[in-house]
Amino acid sequence: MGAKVKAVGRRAAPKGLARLRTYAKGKEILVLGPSTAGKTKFAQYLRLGALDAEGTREMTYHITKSPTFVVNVGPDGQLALNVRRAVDTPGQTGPIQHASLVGLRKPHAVIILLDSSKAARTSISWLRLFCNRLDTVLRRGSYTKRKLREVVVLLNKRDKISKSQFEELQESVREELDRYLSVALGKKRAHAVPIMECISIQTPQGSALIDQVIAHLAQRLA
Ligand SMILES: Nc1nc2c(ncn2[C@@H]2O[C@H](COP(=O)(O)OP(=O)(O)OP(=O)(O)O)[C@@H](O)[C@H]2O)c(=O)[nH]1
Ligand SMILES: [Mg+2]
Repeated sequence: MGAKVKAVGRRAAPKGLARLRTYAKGKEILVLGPSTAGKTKFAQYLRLGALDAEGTREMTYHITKSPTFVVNVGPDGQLALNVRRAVDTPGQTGPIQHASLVGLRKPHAVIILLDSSKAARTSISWLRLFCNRLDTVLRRGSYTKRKLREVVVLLNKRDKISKSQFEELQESVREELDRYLSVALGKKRAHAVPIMECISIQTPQGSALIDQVIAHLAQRLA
């Protein structure tokens, strides 16, 4: 056995009473981001643990809620990510609507996916509009803010960019979060929002990056 143990493993969809229990303690994860960023691929992997091949694209037209499920994380699967529902959204509705959705749904976690292979200014302008609106949503909604445990930004399609491109984009995203979320979340919390690399389809790199994201979520939502 090598030293590296696969971080994320088994998915389960509990039935009957077990499902109710998982539902009760489970968390709502809201998946947001521009069109074609990879939201649906990410949400699918989260629930099913299998990556799609590249190019199979189906535009999402409606908000899509998953059933309740559990992902067992860690070397022996001892950490459980209980998901009440993962909510996939259509990117075409835009950043303002996505931020408003946080106020409407009051999720425990928000995952923002950006397509890192697109021109940085495209992603940044989406993010700026989103954060600007989210600032209002969180300042008006103290319950929404209290319930929101974790916000993560994923720079998806990491397979399409170099390390230096990734770092450059990460820095620009950090600036936006610092600038636009420091009031609503507090300086420290805004600055602590993770900006993680992610690959949500089959590539030679495998599932290591997306597994890291899921392990992070499991820790933060435990
Ligand atoms: N190279 C690469 N392609 C990806 C990755 N993630 C998703 N894709 C591709 O990007 C396209 C869009 O993925 P989706 O998951 O459908 O994107 P979406 O954000 O749900 O898009 P909308 O539903 O329109 O908002 C698909 O063709 C995927 O194969 C990735 O990490 N790397
Ligand atoms: Mg989609």
